[in-house]
Amino acid sequence: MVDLVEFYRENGYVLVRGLLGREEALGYREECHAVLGRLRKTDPTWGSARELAGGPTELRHCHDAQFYSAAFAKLMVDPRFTDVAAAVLGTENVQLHHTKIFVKPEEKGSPFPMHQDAPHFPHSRDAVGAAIFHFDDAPEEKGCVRVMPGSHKNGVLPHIEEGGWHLPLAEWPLEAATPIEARAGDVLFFSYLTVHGSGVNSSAESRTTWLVQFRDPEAAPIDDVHQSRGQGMMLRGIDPTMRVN
Ligand SMILES: O=C(O)CCC(=O)C(=O)O
Repeated sequence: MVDLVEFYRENGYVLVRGLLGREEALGYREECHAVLGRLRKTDPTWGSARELAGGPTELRHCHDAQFYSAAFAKLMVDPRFTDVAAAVLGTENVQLHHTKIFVKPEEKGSPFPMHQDAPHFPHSRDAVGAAIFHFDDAPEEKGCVRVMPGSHKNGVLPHIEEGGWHLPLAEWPLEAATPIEARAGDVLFFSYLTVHGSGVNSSAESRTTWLVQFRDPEAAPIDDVHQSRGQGMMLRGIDPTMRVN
């Protein structure tokens, strides 16, 4: 755990290999696709992503999946996950911000332009992070997540609001970022200050992930800009602030 935390502190991210078993991850893949199959179809592709991809692409999503399938409620409090989340935040206490399933469909899965998460939901402290659970393999051609190592040390950068709160496309090309190729069961942890994005899924298989955004409860939201069902639920430890979110 010590090496992993050191890597995270230095680089703003860490990929934890095999946090889930492969078969277990593939089971969650089925669960994600089943949830999406029950959901009315909407596409959250950012306007700026269309510009980046140079043509139409697609993304399927479901926010707060733990309200639609108990499998996700269970995984959210699994100590294999929450112990790493606590370690990278440097706290005993881990609180939920929100979760989302993303499926990037084969051949045309939408990219995400480079951005930080902080401008989407600023907090009083920077102890906010994300964990992306990979439920199938995510090589580069599937539009794996890409990060700018060390970028979390530069604070919040000015973002462009139009098209989805992103960094200027020409100044922040996806190709300049490090691709984090992952296998089913791997979980990528990164700070909400780490600059990240992802490419188009041009492969023949969809890419299935589940993102859990979490924080130290001592980090309070600055504005009421991002509400989600279940926000403030404790995933590990206690909320010493006794704040009503
Ligand atoms: O899943 C991805 O490819 C990136 C998602 C992302 O950047 C985000 O939700 O902030």
